[in-house]
Amino acid sequence: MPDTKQSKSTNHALLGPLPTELRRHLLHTLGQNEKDISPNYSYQAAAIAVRDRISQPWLDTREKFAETDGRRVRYLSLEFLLGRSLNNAVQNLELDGSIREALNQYSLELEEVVEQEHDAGLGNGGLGRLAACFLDSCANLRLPVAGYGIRYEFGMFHQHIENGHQVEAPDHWLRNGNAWEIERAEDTKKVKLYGHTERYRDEDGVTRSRWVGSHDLLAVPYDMPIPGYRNNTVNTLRLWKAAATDVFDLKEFNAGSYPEAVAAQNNAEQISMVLYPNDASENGKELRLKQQYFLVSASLQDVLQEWVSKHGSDFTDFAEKNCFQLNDTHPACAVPELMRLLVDEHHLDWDDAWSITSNCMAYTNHTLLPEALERWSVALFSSLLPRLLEIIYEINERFLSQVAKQYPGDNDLLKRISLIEEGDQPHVQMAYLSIVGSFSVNGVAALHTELLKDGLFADFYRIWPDKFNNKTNGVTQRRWLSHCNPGLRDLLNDTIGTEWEANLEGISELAKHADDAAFRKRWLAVKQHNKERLADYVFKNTGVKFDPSALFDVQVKRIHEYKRQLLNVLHVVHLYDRILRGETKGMVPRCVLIGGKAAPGYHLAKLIVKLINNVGSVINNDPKANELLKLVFFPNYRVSAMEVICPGTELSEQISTAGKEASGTGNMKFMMNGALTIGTLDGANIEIREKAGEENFFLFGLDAAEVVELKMDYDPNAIISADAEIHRVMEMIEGGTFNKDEPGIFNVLTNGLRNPQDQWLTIADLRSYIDAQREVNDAYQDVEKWNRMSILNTATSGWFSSDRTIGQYADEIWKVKPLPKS
Ligand code: B1H
Repeated sequence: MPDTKQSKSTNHALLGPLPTELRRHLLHTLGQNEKDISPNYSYQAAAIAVRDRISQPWLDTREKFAETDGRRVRYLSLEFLLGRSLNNAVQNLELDGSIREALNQYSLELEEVVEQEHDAGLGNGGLGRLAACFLDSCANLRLPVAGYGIRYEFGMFHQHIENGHQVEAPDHWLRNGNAWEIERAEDTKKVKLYGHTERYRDEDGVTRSRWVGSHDLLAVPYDMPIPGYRNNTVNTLRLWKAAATDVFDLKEFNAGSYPEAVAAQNNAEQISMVLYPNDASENGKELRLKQQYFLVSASLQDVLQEWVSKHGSDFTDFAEKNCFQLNDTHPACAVPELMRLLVDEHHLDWDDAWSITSNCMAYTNHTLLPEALERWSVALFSSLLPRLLEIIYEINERFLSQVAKQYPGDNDLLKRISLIEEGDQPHVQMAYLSIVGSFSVNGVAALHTELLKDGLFADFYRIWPDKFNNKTNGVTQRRWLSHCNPGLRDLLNDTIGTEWEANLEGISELAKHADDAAFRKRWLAVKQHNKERLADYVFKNTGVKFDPSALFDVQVKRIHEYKRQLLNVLHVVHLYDRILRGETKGMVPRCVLIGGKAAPGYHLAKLIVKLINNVGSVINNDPKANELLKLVFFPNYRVSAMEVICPGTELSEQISTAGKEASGTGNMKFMMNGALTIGTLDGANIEIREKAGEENFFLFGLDAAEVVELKMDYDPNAIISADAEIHRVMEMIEGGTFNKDEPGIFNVLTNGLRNPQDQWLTIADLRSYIDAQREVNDAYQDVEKWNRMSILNTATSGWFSSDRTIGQYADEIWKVKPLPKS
């Protein structure tokens, strides 16, 4: 074998200059005629040519990790919402100049070519995008962290709008191939489902359990490169695809049903077919539990196989050298599965296996909403994963008897914390399993973690106070500032240098320039340019014209009652009402954009989409309103849409009911790009306001404690009758202004708002919201003041870099060190 240095230089020599490589791939890899190249093929060729540049540092990084033998981390997640990869790779590998030169041969611009790439939409929203930002930061910080996920054939559905309604279509993102993945068939794993367990005596006479009679399937890994920022580091995201084993059902086979026997194998492939599109609500489907177990089993086997190849059957240091971060409870089966692999397959005794397992698992909670907490029925577990259920029972028994010793006689406590929720239909509580099986439990913003400790997990916090910690979310400034906002990137580089791309802390230097009128002028010009780009994008996607001199007011996120898109609509209707009544003195022209997907089975959320569309079409078609107000619903909101939306946004709507949004991450992207926030004291908004300064944030609404208190005695109808403006807003909607041809369709929504049981307290916060929006209006009239506030928001956004978040995970949970620089 040649030494590394030699093989490195040999391999580099295999690649020509990018312009030549691009031609070669068009001609030889893709078989295209150079004279007539479709945009899609130009993208494919560019992606392959850039990917070739990644191969060597990717191999080098893998080798370095293997050599250093330090602690390594695996981020286990059912979702990785990567979006597009080409521009990211080009920037991180500093290939901007050469790829432009290469494309220039065909008179192509990089900007149009990158548009050809289909988003990798392997996630629902914040939780999946967070995983993608985290991988980016781990590579930037040279940390030995690999992602493990599922290679869904169909990602997040495509949303289009028909007559105001959301209509879903499948997202076949792999249709044109995926230049960024490499299949590693040699690392295929076998995963069991169904069957039963039995006890047996092994050759040494020890009685053991085993899982037999299972239906097996294969997990085939596809690796995607995660390039670090200009640091020769390329980490790996390994995604598993489900496939049939080549073992046929011999009975069917011999009975002459060859095609049937082959067809039956198709079932296996269903497992990685589609991403479940439920954000923040679990649905208890059997296929979903199969997906979760499939990911976990294949990934743990992968890690154990590598371990055994190096250390044989000596697991003494395993927990010291390995850490698994569980992205919510979706991969919580990792706890019993690692136990099963260690006890049943590697013959460790229970206590050793438990000490290893509970010292290498760490769990992140992302939600307090009760409907999102995963509970799987014992009946389902027992049929699908019989051996795991036995192990969970054993974990529970040992856990409860330990607590019983600590708190003698407190049977209520034991009932509350049992991993098995008893009843007619007993269930496994996946959050409790995750807490018991982990050495660290973290929330994703300061308030969220406090609420976990005080509420949902209070009993566990009392038992293990030291397990609990906070890691406030962050986003990568490379995608969410540098790549998506080139105008601002250049202005920053001119003003404070380029260090912020690798380390955002330095962006605070910008504050010094907030009082410099000449700088503010440049700042404004960048924003204006981005607003024009956004206006074009809105027009292309909706046919509605935004005036780039109006205030751009944006709320993009999943559609959910707790996020209160309805509150936003009520305010827009209020503005419309003022316009109709001629009460427009001092009113700033405003363009409101709302976007996001509703879970296909979430009827109220879909009705909210319909309401937004209907209100929009009445307002946008009313000449009386048009100078002052527009409302659009932006269809098919996704990562690549946010890359155009957030640079052009001036007002970021973060208006959830306090105590409901665990963190939010869109709020951080807007802040980085100089938008001002109107928001409640919820999730990371609180920290955003602290960093930006309260004078640079539009606060409104009840706080989390007030929400709890008001719920005991809430009378929305009294509020509506006492407030003339609110009353008129309700009358307009209830009177059918926005649904003339479809009477009554919005009654469910208005009745919900008027219901004293309304959990989201929308009417309670409406007056305070309208008043805060008035402050926004007044602040916007003072251009210099607004720009100053905008600059200060960007200048104080350093804390919200996912590099900071990941630095904290690395120091405080994972205890991993960066790879030495080469
Ligand atoms: C978040 C989810 C989620 N919290 C269930 N929980 C899912 C729950 O497919 N499912 O079943 C999918 C996703 N997603 C979000 O996580 C929070 O609502 C945000 O506030 C937070 O910023 C984000 C990242 O921590």
